[in-house]
Amino acid sequence: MDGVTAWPADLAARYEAEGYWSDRVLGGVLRGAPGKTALVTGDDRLTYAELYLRAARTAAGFLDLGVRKGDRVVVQLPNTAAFVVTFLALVRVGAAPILALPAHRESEIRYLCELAEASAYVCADRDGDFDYRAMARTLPVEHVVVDGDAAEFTPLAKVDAEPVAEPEPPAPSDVGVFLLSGGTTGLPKLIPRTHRDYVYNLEASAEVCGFTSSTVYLVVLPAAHNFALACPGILGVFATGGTVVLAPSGSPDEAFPLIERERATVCAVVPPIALLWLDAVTWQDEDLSSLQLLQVGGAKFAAERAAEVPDVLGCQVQQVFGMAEGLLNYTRLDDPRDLVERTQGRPLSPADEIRVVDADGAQVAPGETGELLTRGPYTLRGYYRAPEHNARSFTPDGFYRTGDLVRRLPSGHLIVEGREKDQINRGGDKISAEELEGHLLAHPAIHDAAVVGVPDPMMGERTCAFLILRDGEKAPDLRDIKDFLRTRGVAAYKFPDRLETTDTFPRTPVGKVSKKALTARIHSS
Ligand code: J2J
Repeated sequence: MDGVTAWPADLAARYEAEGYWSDRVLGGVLRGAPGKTALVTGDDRLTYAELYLRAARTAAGFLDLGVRKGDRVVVQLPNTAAFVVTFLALVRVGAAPILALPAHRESEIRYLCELAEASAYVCADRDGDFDYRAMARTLPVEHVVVDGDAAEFTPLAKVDAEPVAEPEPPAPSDVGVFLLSGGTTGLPKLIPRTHRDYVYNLEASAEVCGFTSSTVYLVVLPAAHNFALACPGILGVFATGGTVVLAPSGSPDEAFPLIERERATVCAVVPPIALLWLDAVTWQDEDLSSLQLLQVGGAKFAAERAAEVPDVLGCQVQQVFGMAEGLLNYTRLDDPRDLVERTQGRPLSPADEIRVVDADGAQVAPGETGELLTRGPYTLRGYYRAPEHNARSFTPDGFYRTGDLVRRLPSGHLIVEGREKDQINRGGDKISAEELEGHLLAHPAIHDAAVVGVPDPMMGERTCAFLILRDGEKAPDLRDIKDFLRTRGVAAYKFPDRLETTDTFPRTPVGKVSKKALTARIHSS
């Protein structure tokens, strides 16, 4: 596929020879016993045999529709069976799903369709007040497929045909799926994940996390997110023959009854959900005794709160420091308590290469803080169709610059100490400061904008936009700004939580806006 950077031949040969890469592809991930429950959504239950058949029929339906191997298809579905079936069907055809979040809006979705020249867009009918079909009418794609009331488009239920012949399978080195990057630039980036690197990602994760056919995995994060999908996530469960239970959200009043009813054993959450659950047990009385493991990641989880999990929720806690770009760090199930509470885990794979470097790219002394660089058998070598950005995001020898500041312990465990990248991590949701600033600059009253994260006890960080107004303009309030961003089709999680107007921005010696100094203004006010 054009625009995709392959691993160099020597490393690829090594990953194959050492068994990290196999010839397994994502379409073959359903490995549970035919009669076993694979997927539970609401009151619906699908066995492995039923899910396999639905994926095969939907794959045949996509082929009939004209979706082909090598195509890109933007998929924007909430945590429903439709998401799982669509994903499995597309990877079976060898068309790569581009996994957008349900919260994305026209500015993000249009860009994804254009960048990837997507042949189709698969969406739900609505999300509350928002009508995906109205947005779909404006998108440059040949096919629109809708789960639910399809209006003039193709209903997903009709993407269904007799699977007469097996589709020609994709090569293990083909791109299986595109994930979205948290982003540090004006526009989001696409992460190509090959079948073999993603299969390794999910299988190795399932092993480290002790997944078996007895695992009952509750999905509360968006299924389209790497953590919930493949770390070990939905796909890791399917590969080991367990059961996936989809919840619409992590809210305790939805998640706790499902844990009780389905006897869920594992769940992956971001820190704000973990904090909510730690509190909610005091007012909710569901039986959570089936829970064995709570995976927490996406943003830093404080050691003190991690320490509370076993007593309060009655299960083990695992810290996960991952990224859609690849590298995953897990605390291990048999790690001493101290490492589980204080660190964000150690790399999944013996083949993960880690460097911790200073501003000049030189390795720091052991135990010192520096930027984390990495390469390995499941870490991307380049963003899709982004040569200029790639020149900055990778070292000449192919290490990905994560933008995360870490400290490495002698055991190999990493502690995340901060971030160098211009991004806000709002309880696990990533917001590119540059992207939001670009939208704010389009506002008629705004002369200049700088976006920073401000500490927040629940979310870790919230988003604050510093604004310099045009001469004579009245300061917009938060409501004006949110309305403005909504009309521009920006996902709501990117909206600022707070506005500050100012006359000047502090600058660094090279003349860039000093985000550090701006953040400090908040602390001192
Ligand atoms: C501090 N920062 C963290 C952690 C991620 C599993 C878990 C998370 C993600 C994810 C993921 C962190 N402590 N425990 O894909 O499979 C921040 C870092 C990182 C960025 C990646 C998975 N866990 N982070 O969060 O692509 O800054 O993936 O580089 O959304 O989140 O974000 P994302």
